Amino acid sequence: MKPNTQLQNGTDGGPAEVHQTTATGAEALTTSQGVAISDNQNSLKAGERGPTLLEDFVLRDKIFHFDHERIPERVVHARGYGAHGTFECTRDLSAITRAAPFQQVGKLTETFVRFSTVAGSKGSMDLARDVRGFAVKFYTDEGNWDLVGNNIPVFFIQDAMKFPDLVHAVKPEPDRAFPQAQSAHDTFWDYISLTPESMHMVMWQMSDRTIPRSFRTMEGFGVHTFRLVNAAGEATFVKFHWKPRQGLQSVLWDEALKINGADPDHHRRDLWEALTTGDHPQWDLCLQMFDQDFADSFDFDILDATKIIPEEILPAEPVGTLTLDRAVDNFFEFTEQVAFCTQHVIPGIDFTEDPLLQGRNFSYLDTQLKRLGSPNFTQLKVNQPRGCPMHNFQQDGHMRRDNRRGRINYEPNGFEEGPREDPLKGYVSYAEPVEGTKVRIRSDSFADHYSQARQFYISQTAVEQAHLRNALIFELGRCEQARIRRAMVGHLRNIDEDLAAGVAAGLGLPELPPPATAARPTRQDLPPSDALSILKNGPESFAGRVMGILIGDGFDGTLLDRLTGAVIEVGGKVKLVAPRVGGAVDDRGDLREAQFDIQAGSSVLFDAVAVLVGPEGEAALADMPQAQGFLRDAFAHGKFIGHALAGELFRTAGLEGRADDGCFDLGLVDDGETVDAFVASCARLRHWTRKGMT
Ligand code: HDE
Repeated sequence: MKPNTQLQNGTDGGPAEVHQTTATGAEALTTSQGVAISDNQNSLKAGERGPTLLEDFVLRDKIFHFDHERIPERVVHARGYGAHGTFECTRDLSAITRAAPFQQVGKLTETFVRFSTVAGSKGSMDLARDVRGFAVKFYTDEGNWDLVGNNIPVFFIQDAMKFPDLVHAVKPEPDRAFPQAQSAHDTFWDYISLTPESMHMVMWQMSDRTIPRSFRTMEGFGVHTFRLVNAAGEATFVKFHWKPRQGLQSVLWDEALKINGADPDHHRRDLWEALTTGDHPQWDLCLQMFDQDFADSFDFDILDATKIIPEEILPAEPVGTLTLDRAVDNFFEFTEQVAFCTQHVIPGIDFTEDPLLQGRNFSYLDTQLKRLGSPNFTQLKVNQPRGCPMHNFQQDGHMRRDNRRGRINYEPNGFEEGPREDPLKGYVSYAEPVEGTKVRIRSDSFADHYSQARQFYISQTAVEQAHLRNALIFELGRCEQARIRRAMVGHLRNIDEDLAAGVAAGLGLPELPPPATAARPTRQDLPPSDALSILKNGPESFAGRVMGILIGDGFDGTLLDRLTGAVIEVGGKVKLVAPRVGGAVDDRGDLREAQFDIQAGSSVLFDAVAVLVGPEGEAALADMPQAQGFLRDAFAHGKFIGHALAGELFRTAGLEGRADDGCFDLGLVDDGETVDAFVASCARLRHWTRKGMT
């Protein structure tokens, strides 16, 4: 069939827009030269069964482009997921900074956020035990500002010089190319055991912070100390914190392992579902602001990225709210091509001399050139400033899209054409006096490696301390070389003797190794800080969480509706799991469709579970190993469990007589009170007092 072609005139010498339609009115499929394709299924051959002809430009155009679809993945943070959002200023900071987003309460700034893991490659699983990236691009009306942070407020190293070694050590070992997305191997722990400055970060890394339940339930941190600069050129030090309104939440290690099998895309799916169902996650941007005198009051250095300022000493004050409100409609165009750079700052935001930050300021621009292939990455839609256009005399290069028109491509020029520098509005670096002798040296003020590691550990609840200890036992247990395990326990002795003894026992070390040599003795007087614990900063309700309800034939339909209503009422979601995805039949004979069949709907995917079954389905469900696993795992992971007529399943799952006060018999009374009590309990997320939970 001959395509129907309409031609429209282009403007400004740009490409003419061509709309080609097929006889049915659909848009015509074309080659990249705009030639309509008559057959997209068969290559051009000499004879029906003959060789394919080189002349087949349709085939070559298609395959040529396909062959070049991949760009280099990020060296670190390769696996990530992005979303669009809006930042709303809630506190006028104009006296402290001239940064555009903070000039007026209510001011809105568009943002793009990318969450990521660090060590794994693009296709690795979401629930790796790993630090998470939390990178935010603000499209302000004075240019783009990138706050490229992590979900942990400190870092492994103090100087950028060490970064390539750290990353080499954690990545798959170069001879065998494994393990993928894991720090649990010799080269990582060998490096760490030789790097005392990593110990504070290691405490965070071994805590449940590195196995978040969702991107939505983790904090973000700018890590370094930055500067805010006001119109008068006065500077204030600042540390950036993102606090999730959803509350903090992590999974258990056993859950993480199982989620990676059941749904390796758990985090990106979770964010996608939240965004596409209108459940928009929010974070408050909170600032710790201080001056030089305050900085001097510490015995650590505020330029040292392995240190925090406890919030009990200096509160993190809310100044704005980030709402993620739109999923990307093309992953590559936005999430893959977004180029975050720490040196993307705007007037009012400035750097400090943190040697890690200074090195990052080189690395990010450099890496974008490699990854995106051209200095014109700034012209990609996701990277273009939005609040203000770019005006400069840069030109040409690979894939340049919009060179300036006209004769003048330089400045100054006497033709009075083109943009000019602006000493008033333009970026002015903070006028910091700098003087010194050229040296390669680590300042003595960076030498205390253990005190804050200890402070982090003693700030955790007993449950969290146990998780941290077990994580160390797991990770060090994966090291083949006993010397590495011993060296690490030597460091732990400088942090907390009980922790060291517990890890040593878990590893089966015959005797405690001597403590590692410490440049500074560990301070024993730093008080615990509640802000450092996940469990002390959990959610207030079940909002944003998911209840998985396993239904078996004959279940009480009214009860299901009541339970679903109660979960939705508090802002949660319900997903149904049934022996077949087609669903199960309730006591009124209605078929209720499920989102998962029991093979796919493992209970590790949910925050709380219920099992509702009727006399017709009870025996069949109890006989299914997957249903037994569903209940057994939910119980072992401390989840709140609602149940009706599931006694037989409790028995076959090996849980007979073990139902505790975290288990709610929803079939007992028909008044809805038990349902409400169950859903209210679910806000606590786990029944920590269940036997075996600590
Ligand atoms: Fe990065 N880091 N980093 N990093 N980083 C990259 O840039 C680097 C560091 C962080 O979603 C790379 O575009 C050096 C700290 C995030 O696209 C690269 C040093 C923090 C992301 C790079 C650090 C981060 C990156 C790789 C030590 C928390 C992902 C791909 C001096 C504050 C951004 C890329 C996204 C990505 C270098 C340390 C966070 C190679 C040299 C500390 C969230 O440029």
